[in-house]
Amino acid sequence: MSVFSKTVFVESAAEIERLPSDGGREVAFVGRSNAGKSSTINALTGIGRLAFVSKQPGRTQLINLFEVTPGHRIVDLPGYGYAKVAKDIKRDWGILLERYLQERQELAGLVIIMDIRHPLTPLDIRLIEWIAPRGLPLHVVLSKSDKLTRQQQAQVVREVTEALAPLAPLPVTVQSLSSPKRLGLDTLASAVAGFLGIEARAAVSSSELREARRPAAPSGAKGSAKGAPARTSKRAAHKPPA
Ligand SMILES: Nc1nc2c(ncn2[C@@H]2O[C@H](COP(=O)(O)OP(=O)(O)OP(=O)(O)O)[C@@H](O)[C@H]2O)c(=O)[nH]1
Ligand SMILES: [Mg+2]
Repeated sequence: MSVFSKTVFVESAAEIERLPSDGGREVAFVGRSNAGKSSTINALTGIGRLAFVSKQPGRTQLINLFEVTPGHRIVDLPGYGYAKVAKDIKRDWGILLERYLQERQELAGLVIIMDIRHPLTPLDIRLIEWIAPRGLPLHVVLSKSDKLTRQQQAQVVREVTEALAPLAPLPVTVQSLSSPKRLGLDTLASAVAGFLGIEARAAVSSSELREARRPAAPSGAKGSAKGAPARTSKRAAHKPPA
């Protein structure tokens, strides 16, 4: 089971001072308005309406915080680049976004979402160049991959990887993803879990593992075997499939 499947909404904040300062770790999803940030979070967690998805760009206007496990969070940030937003609102979002990205101590890595049909727009490049000196690892998700053929997808992944190569030694990874087709989710889960310092697969107790391996459980023998830990143990976590 994915460690992200028990993610819960914590809060929406209009100021970074309202966010918890507990020394935990956060991975923020950032990108142009309408790029697919909220959809990608929903697909990653498998929870349909966790982050708000809209056909209308610019709907995520606050910092939305979700808890994966205690002290490990994912963050849905306001999208940038939506032209029709009033200037003063745009300025407020910009300040919120900038302050979060520049000052947030708990931020451990960034997932940058771009529509695979429009990668690396001038605003994306500006964001990447501006945030690079902070040294955070970046994971680029080329969303809406279902809009291109597999060959075209691979070509864009190659081009974006090459374009970002000069950022080395900054760790940068690139993938394609489709939320509705649920393609690329394991790669994303591994990247986000890596930034958070957790296993992408949820911990499974040894009794659960034994149960899963047993071909047919004898009737009435549902409980754990003698001496097996009754509760889920972090040490029993196993690695995600390669
Ligand atoms: N075909 C396809 N559509 C997608 C995919 N991801 C998102 N969409 C659509 O793109 C639109 C925007 O998606 P959102 O997830 O709301 O985008 P967002 O980046 O959170 O947008 P803001 O909150 O406005 O910044 C919606 O209509 C989604 O259904 C995808 O992988 N494939
Ligand atoms: Mg959104």
